[in-house]
Amino acid sequence: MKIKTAEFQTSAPDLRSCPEWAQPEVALIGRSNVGKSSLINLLTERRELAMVSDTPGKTKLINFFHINGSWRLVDLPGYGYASIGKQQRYAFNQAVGDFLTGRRSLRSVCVLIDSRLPPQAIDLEFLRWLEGCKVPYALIFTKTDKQSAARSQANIKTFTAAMSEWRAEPPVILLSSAKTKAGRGAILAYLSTVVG
Ligand SMILES: Nc1nc2c(ncn2[C@@H]2O[C@H](COP(=O)(O)OP(=O)(O)O)[C@@H](O)[C@H]2O)c(=O)[nH]1
Ligand SMILES: [Mg+2]
Repeated sequence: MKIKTAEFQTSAPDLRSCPEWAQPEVALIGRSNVGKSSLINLLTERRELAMVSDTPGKTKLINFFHINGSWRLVDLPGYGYASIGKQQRYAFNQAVGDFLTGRRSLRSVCVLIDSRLPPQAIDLEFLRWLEGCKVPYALIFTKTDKQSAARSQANIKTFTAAMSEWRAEPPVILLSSAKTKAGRGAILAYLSTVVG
């Protein structure tokens, strides 16, 4: 797939406020700092697009980007913000949870995982919950340029081994480096299979 056009469309605080669209959507989610904005830039080759999602106030919103006029990339608020107070954190998770369980146009969720780290409990907990949503998902291991390919593969192997506790087959696994652009083609190929 070639990305010819990529435009920010709108933001919504919760599922009820999200516009109903007939076109397919793919959501991106991950912990803060995992490289979500960098991935949006890498895929779309438009630096200013990810800046929209990083605008203060928008990081807690569901942000929609219209791609090639035919599908939407949905930037979801990250999970696991420990600094947010109890009440806020609940609301925050609720909007994401409602979207992932109730959004009809959602075709796939891309969950970003830091390829440098051993399996993190928060990522595993989120994925275990996501499994119950019935929406297909893929894992994108980010920042692969930061260590050897062998180290990334070892971390991915440990991660999928941990997932085997609740899932027989590993999900689609993709790798990315915003620095070297490695993985861009494979991620776009995956996206074209889900929105095509
Ligand atoms: N070397 C390297 N750094 C990355 C990569 N992706 C993100 N970063 C860096 O990690 C930090 C967080 O990235 P960002 O995209 O803002 O993460 P977000 O909070 O998930 O949106 C920034 O300093 C990025 O430059 C990558 O693939 N390789
Ligand atoms: Mg960001």
